Amino acid sequence: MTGKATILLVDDTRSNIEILAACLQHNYQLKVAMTGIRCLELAEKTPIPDLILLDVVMPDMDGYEVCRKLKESSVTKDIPVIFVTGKDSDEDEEYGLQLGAVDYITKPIRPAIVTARVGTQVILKQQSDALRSMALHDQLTSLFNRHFLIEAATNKISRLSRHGGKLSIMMIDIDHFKLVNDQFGHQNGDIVLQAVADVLADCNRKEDVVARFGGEEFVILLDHCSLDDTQDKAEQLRSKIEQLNPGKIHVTASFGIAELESENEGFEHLLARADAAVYSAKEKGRNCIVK
Ligand code: GH3
Ligand code: MG
Ligand code: MG
Ligand code: MG
Repeated sequence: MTGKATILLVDDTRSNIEILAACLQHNYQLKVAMTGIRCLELAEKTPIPDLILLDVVMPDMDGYEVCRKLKESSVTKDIPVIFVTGKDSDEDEEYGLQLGAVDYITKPIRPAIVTARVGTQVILKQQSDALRSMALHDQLTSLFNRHFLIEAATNKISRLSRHGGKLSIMMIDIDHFKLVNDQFGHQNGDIVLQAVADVLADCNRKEDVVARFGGEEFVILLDHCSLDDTQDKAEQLRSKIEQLNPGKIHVTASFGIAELESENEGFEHLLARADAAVYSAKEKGRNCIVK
């Protein structure tokens, strides 16, 4: 993570917010909510908080209910929650922890204790974010990896089956890449892979997923994109790659594109069609697009 971690403070009493802010404002970026509903709104807005300090007794929705709702949503379920509350019985504490809170701090607020416990949870959150990011990205190119691609595609297809819409896929395979390695060495091969990956990453919309699928194969998932639009985009990319000349190495790629036929098609089948199209592009002489 770059910059300060973001902490959402939730309490219906202004003086409590002020005490918490005084402990934390130097080291963290703070967001403040004075109701449970407002907490749920702010928890989903970027920057998504790295930690939530949550009061229990609040008039509109109590902290336990807020925590339950946070844990139900895919956007907020991984945000750690620390209860900060006057409810100091063992039963309350046990209940809060069972709801998934990572810690339970009782009032009156002791600034040094809050600061120390918050520090521990922020470090744990940063470590778990870093691990997740590593698990989903390709190290050489920083693109998403195959694992993330399959997860994202499965989610997109299931959303499509509920709301409708289009989904297209582009598979890109570098031409004669084995020869690049043989002629210029594996390290220069890696430089070519990074340069091609940068072109693919730069040319895409935020909602698209660009992934390194295997050695010299890439896949782009294009949300709400027809096959014709995908073809136009593939043509732009094909031309950019051809003009790249990374390290004075001439490089081209073959493209296979396909559009999801129906929500029932399944990602594996869509992928297989794109793969077959890449194969045809190679047969046709490479550096071209087949649908
Ligand atoms: P085609 O045009 O038919 O796709 O031929 P190709 O040579 O690109 O295809 P092939 O599948 O025969 O070779 C792919 C090569 O990609 C072989 C492998 O050594 C190389 N490769 C795979 N991963 C990496 C990598 O991470 N770095 C480098 N430098 N090379 C890699
Ligand atoms: Mg309260
Ligand atoms: Mg290949
Ligand atoms: Mg190849």
